[in-house]
Amino acid sequence: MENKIFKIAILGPENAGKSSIMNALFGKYVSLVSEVGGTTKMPVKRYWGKLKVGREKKQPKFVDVVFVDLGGLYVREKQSPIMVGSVLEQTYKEIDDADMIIHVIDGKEGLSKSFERLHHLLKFRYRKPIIVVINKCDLINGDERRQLKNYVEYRLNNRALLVSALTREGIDDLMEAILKYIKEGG
Ligand SMILES: Nc1nc2c(ncn2[C@@H]2O[C@H](COP(=O)(O)OP(=O)(O)OP(=O)(O)O)[C@@H](O)[C@H]2O)c(=O)[nH]1
Ligand SMILES: [Mg+2]
Repeated sequence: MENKIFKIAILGPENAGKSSIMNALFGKYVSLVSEVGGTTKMPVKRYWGKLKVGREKKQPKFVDVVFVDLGGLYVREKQSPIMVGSVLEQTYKEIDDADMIIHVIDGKEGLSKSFERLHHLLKFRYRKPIIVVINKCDLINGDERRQLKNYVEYRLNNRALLVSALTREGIDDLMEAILKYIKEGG
């Protein structure tokens, strides 16, 4: 019996901590991290594991969960992607193929208009389920966290999770949200 593959693409701006989140979810170093923007170029695809889905007991169904870490698409308010050629093509293909998107926002930079537009396009035109995370929350205080979370949730009309790939705050909640969605037959 062949299992369905469930692909999760991690997207967001350059340097937001997408690869760091991927590593935190795997609990090991699977994707290159550096302080320089533009580190991830070609999509980095890694097999996470097998998961039982649905409530069927006699003939349980399984999916193979795969994460895909993408390079940063836009820088700040720029509307055209920073990637070019085959890297851009591959990145678009992975977004198109994804069964779920993790939209990473840099907690220090906030949400840009380019990503707000992309979020709505992916949600409404392409019908992608999206989990929003605000990363680097270790760098912002309680008030800033609340303000940014409220703003993001209002603009994207979606729940946002505050996480830190560095301290692992919120990473278990993110994993739980992902698994819950897949298990319930997403
Ligand atoms: N303080 C803090 N720094 C973080 C966090 N997550 C990532 N960083 C740092 O941010 C920088 C970029 O992290 P990456 O994971 O490479 O970011 P990326 O989004 O994959 O970057 P590109 O592949 O270049 O688009 C590195 O210096 C990380 O150590 C976090 O939660 N808190
Ligand atoms: Mg990266």
